[in-house]
Amino acid sequence: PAAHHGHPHESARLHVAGEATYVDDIRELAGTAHAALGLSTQAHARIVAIELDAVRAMPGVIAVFTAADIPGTNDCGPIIHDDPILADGVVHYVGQPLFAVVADSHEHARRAARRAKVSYEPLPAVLDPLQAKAQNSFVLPPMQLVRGEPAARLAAAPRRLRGSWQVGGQEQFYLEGQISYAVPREDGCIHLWCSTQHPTEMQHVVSHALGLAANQVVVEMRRMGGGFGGKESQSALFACVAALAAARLRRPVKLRPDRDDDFMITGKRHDFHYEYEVGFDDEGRILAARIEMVARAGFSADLSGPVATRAICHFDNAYYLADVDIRALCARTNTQSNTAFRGFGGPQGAVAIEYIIDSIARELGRDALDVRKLNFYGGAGRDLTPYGQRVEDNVIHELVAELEADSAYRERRRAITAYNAGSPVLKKGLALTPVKFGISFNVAHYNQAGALVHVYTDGSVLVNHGGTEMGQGLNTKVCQVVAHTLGIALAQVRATAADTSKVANTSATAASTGADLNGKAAEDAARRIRQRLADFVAQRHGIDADAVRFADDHVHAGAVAIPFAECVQQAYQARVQLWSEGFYTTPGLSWDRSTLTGRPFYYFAYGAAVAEVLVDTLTGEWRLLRADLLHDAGNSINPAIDVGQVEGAFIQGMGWLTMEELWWNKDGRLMTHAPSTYKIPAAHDCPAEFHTRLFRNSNHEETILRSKAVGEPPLLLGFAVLFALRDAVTAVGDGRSAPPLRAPATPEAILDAIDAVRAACAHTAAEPQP
Ligand code: MTE
Ligand code: LUZ
Ligand code: MOS
Repeated sequence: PAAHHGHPHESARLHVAGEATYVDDIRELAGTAHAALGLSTQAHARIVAIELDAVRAMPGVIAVFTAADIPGTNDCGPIIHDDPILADGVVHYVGQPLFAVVADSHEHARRAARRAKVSYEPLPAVLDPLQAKAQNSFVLPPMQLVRGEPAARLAAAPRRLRGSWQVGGQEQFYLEGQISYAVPREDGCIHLWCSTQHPTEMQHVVSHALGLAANQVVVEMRRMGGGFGGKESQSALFACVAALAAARLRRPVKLRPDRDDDFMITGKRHDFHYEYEVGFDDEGRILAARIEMVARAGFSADLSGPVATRAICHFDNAYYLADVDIRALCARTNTQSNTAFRGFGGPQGAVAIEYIIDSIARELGRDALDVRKLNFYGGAGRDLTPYGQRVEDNVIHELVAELEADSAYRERRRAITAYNAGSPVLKKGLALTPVKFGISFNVAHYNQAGALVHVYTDGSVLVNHGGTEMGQGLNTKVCQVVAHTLGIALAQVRATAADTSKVANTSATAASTGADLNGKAAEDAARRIRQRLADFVAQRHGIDADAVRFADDHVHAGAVAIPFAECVQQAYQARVQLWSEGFYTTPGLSWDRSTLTGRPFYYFAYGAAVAEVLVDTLTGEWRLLRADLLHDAGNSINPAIDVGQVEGAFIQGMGWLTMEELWWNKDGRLMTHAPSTYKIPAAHDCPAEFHTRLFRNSNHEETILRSKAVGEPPLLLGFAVLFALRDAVTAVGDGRSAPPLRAPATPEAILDAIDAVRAACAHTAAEPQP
């Protein structure tokens, strides 16, 4: 079958053979020049003078461009236009691009870029989000969602906990870095190959920067070597600089920053700082909660607004919170402008409630799983989210029960308790954490997509849609949908590069909606063609068009089965249109930006994970011994690809919370800007025992083939590893005090938490007995 089957990724053979073409693999046109960027060395300063003569004198240099050379607007920001392409007058962070040098080779351009002499007049820099908050320095107004009477309910609660906590940011670390290749075409037009999740946005920013109409800019994107959100908005700067140079020099220009520059220039996942207070009863049922989340936005707004909104709308995770007060602040700091990263603020919102629930359980001496279950959505009057959307598709109870049994959670809990009692140095920890994740862009109008399907006269099919392929298997799924709709083999269908001249006004491939939106648009296009073929066949055979069926590479008209290719040929001869466009918008969405209420999500995806870790309490080092993942992909279009998404997202989430540490020095210079200093999980970090399954489910909404989006939600499964580590650390003490384990839980953070547990125990032991 074409659909609901684990077909290999459409490019799998090309990937492993090294034949898949990325932007840097496109054969360069004669005369191609190469650009490099000169970066700010100051976190916040006025530019007094930029001396570029030494740059121009370097071998191979063709030209140097600054902000003054931009004919249109010097801006490449999405939504709010506060992102200069090249710094103009003031620099806002170490790494901000000041100028571009174009040379005859990549190496020459890079060497020349270092020869600039820039004099600065330093301005006060804010490097810490909490300092920004203290100074009331935000990139956007504060957001707040209040339901019920949280203050009164907190005051009345029999038990209360309050505290502060933090999680770090995360570099997207796409294996293929940012890159753009711009070629001038006749009449001032530009053709741009850009590694981007958002070709239409690149078309817009390039046309604005160059003062062109949108119809003069074509953006093409065959595939990315990963995006992970980092190429949703922030491919823009590279697109604009390459296009600017190409337009000015009237020759092809490629801009491919090396990894260190990519790290220094681009934004990452927002680190979050929390202040919370929660009221609960003796069993651990949450009665009221208050949280303030401070996100490091960086120097500009970028996507911080919708990121903060998604954080607010995921603070509940899988839990019913009756009376809540959720605030989010987007702190302006003199660091890279933080941006989309898989989960888009959702993980930062949900991990906070998980930390709070874990703390409640430890305070009460209960197994954290029992406290989690107690607070799940479900039961009378417990299905309304704080933002007013009803949870109508809740499967968290069944899903968690299934995982609890399959992973032998209770037996292993007992075994671990026994192990820890006899093991003073090595400690084990176990945790089960749930996920509920809202699907749809939380900006309603982004939820639309288009597609173009061509059926050629030999019966082969070409699909073009508004989504981009970044390794997630979107093209494979869209081809499966088209093959399924036309009743033909998957091998008959091919997807082409995303191209703004084929499908117009596309949304970013983001918010996990790629297959939901573009799959539906492609299905719409394929259905239109199918209808025309059915009408044609029905007329020929004197039957009703509804009776014509498309299956097994044949068109079935009563007892007659016409091979699809033959039917297409006949239809062509009869002058039937064999190609079609398709369009889709997600139904039923609403959102009130002033009250933060409505129905922002079409549906929810669910999942849960169990992690077991072993911690060396002398060094803080640890291993993930075993992971059990159960994830809801609805009626999966491609279970093989979806299992890959679930495993990859889990490991990426684990990396965020346990290994990946961004560190800026006191001057605001990011010191972890290469794999030598920034550690992402590798093959060796995958657990020896790794069980991943898809939960048997179907989408209760009418999504594409009743599947569910799977790209981002399973990143939250990585929470289980952090809380398993906290569990192991707790075992160092009396098991009751909740250690303040910060994330990323690096060995240093784990040792700090162990010290805190020991100190708390010593304090308790020293207290005089009543
Ligand atoms: N998987 C791979 N291999 N590479 C990626 O860059 N990006 C993730 C996810 N899975 C990504 C990935 C992110 S951030 C999103 S939003 C979705 O894929 C986007 O694709 P989809 O909407 O088609 O799932
Ligand atoms: N909203 C969202 C967005 O939920 N996910 C996204 O990726 C996004 N991107 C831009 C604007 N809103
Ligand atoms: Mo994904 S963060 O929505 O690109």
